[in-house]
Amino acid sequence: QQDATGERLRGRIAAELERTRDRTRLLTDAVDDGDLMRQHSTIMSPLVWDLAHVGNQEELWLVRDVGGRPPVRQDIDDLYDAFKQPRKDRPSLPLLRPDEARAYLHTVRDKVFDLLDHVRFDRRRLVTDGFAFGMIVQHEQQHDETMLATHQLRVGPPVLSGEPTPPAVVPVGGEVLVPGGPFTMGTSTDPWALDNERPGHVVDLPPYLLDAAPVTNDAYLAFVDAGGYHDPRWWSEAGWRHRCEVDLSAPMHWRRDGSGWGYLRFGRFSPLVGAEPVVHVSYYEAEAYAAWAGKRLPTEAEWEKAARWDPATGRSRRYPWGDEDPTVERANLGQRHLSPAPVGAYPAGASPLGVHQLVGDVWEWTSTTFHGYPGFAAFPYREYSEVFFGDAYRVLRGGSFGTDRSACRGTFRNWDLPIRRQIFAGFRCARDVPAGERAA
Ligand code: AVJ
Ligand code: FE
Repeated sequence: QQDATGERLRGRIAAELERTRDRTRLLTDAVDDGDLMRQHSTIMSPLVWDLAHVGNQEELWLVRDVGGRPPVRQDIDDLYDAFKQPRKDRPSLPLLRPDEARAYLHTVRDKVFDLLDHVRFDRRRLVTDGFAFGMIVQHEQQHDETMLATHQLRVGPPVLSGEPTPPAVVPVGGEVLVPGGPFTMGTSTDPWALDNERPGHVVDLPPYLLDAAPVTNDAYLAFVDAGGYHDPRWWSEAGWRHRCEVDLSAPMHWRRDGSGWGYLRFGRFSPLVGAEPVVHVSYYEAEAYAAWAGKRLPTEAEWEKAARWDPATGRSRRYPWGDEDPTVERANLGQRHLSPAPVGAYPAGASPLGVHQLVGDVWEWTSTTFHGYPGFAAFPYREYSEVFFGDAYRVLRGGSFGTDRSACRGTFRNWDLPIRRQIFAGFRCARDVPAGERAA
């Protein structure tokens, strides 16, 4: 019995490792060596740094820590330590060349497969339920999304392609009333949940209204056309200061051409699709839009209750649609499409209360700063989450079209600085229930 469970887990881990490596290869084989070594933006790494860093983390946690095997390349640990090497310095480091990096990843992966054949998934926390393997799969997928964002910043002819997004098949708009009351936020049981998603704890919320869909390009364009970028009334003090400092006037990658707006996506220009969620906006822009619309951004708890709470049972589930894994009918994930899909394209992914596209399409900014839940314990390393706790970062939820299904669930927490907009981030708005409406 125990052996059968272990064998199933081994098979699942092997499949996830392979699937993830295929994506890493797709992103790094698409461009030539010069492009891999170049820095496309000072806030991003050269792609070849991400590539070798992924291998180095796999070596550190699986080969050395779980496997107890001798190091492959201890000499390069410092080069690929994100805390020792600021991004802007990474292109001038003596990095592994692309072919060396590929060979390194290959050597590490061979050892990991050998280890996977022999490892016992016993009670040690790092190996229970294959946690360390799951963590490494998610880590590589997170860097794949980062590399996808680097591709979006790179200039030159297009090298990536995606399938067309599905069309809107149901009308979705307005707000959903989420009833007040307690729900379980976070998890103590999801086997591959990372430290910042734990532990599960009860949060009691007053009733609130949440947009049934992310804010679309059409809606955001109305804010732009209304002069929203030029009116400090809608902006927080820090937001306005930033808006003026870098002269923001539209989402990143929007371009005006003769007849109207379009965007530049992975090297291709296309006219703005009004029904798609807006993407590449900073927290400050999201916050200003919400104020202009007479609303606010949801808190992280409000987002998660809408995404997980099942009114029929009172239980918190893994995803808006239930506990089953994401499918192509339920959510736009995994770089299958190179853009968000129009609002109304995923009725099968809606929550019981009728909130759509919470998972996939665009990361959603919340108003909550990044902190540990009550009872938080860093595991297995402080540098994954704990060192980022504080008021500098805002939490994003839900995952984007560039997020893999393994690195996204109703409890998953992402975070970034409020000025960042190279990530695939959009938002939806929330609102308190007006006093008069509460009685009903
Ligand atoms: C969770 C996306 C904020 O990319 O900075 C990758 C994930 N941590 N390597 C990041 C991560 C270490 C992290 N985010
Ligand atoms: Fe990393």
